Amino acid sequence: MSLIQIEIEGHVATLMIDNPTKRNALSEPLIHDMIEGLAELREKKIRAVILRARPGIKVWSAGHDVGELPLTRRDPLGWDDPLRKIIRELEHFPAPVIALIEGSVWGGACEMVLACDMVVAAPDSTFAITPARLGVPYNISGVLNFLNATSHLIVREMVFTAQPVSAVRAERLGMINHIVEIDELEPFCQTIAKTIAQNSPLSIAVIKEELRLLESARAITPPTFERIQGLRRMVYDSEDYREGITAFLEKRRADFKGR
Ligand code: YXS
Repeated sequence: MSLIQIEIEGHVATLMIDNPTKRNALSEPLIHDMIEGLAELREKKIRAVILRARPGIKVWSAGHDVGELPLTRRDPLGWDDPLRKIIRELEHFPAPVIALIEGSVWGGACEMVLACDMVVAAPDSTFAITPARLGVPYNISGVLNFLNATSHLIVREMVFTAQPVSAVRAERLGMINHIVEIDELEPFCQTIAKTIAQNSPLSIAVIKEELRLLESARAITPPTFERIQGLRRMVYDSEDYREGITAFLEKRRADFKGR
């Protein structure tokens, strides 16, 4: 059974992630279905996509499926990790993707939402960047996605505290586009999507790609990249990394020792 639902109306599609029992954790099966769904929408030359969860949901997505994180000796966020794949799919999708947010957004799902082209959220929704909560050494393009979404001071606060930020604060910081009352969310996003769909899809596609290329244009030398990978390996090979994941799976607070 698919973990997503797709509705198409003219040039606009709605892709709903739908695995509420696992709090829409970004598991490999869910991401597989999302990628297949986006391929179908690309085939149909859809001009705007609304990415949402079930109406009324309390947890939009709990982030990476912690049960799928390797316990050690392997990069948990490598190129072929499902989370990295879906983020690239959204960034490369030729039409704008509008994230319609209700409820709480956690960890890798927060990056996925911020990798969309627009974010429209209900007033009581929240956004949390959680690697430090689990002991995960986030990957460099993911950190860059956060830096492209807000100031380095806010990224540091969100990463180091791993505490949720309200939609009200996120909008004030320019991290999200609009806050809309819950019963207006769907029509508001539909109006934006339909407005986009009336414009030139070719122009939009090329400017979206230009923006992606410019946002990711950072000079980093091979030794610098290798040094970062070495630092990250020390973390995902650490006792703390194992403790973070194990504690989550055992439903207890992690006891990090700094080793
Ligand atoms: O015990 P059952 O089988 O019913 O399953 C529970 C949870 O284990 C499961 N679940 C998850 N499973 C895998 N990965 C997850 N991220 C995840 N989150 C939840 O869903 C069932 C219901 O969860 P429960 O009882 O906690 O629900 P709740 O409504 O009381 O609380 C909802 C949350 C979202 C506040 C809570 O589930 C939670 O704090 N989840 C983890 C949020 C988080 O830290 N996500 C980051 C994941 S790691 C990630 O995204 C990146 C790698 S990183 O860390 O680097 O950012």
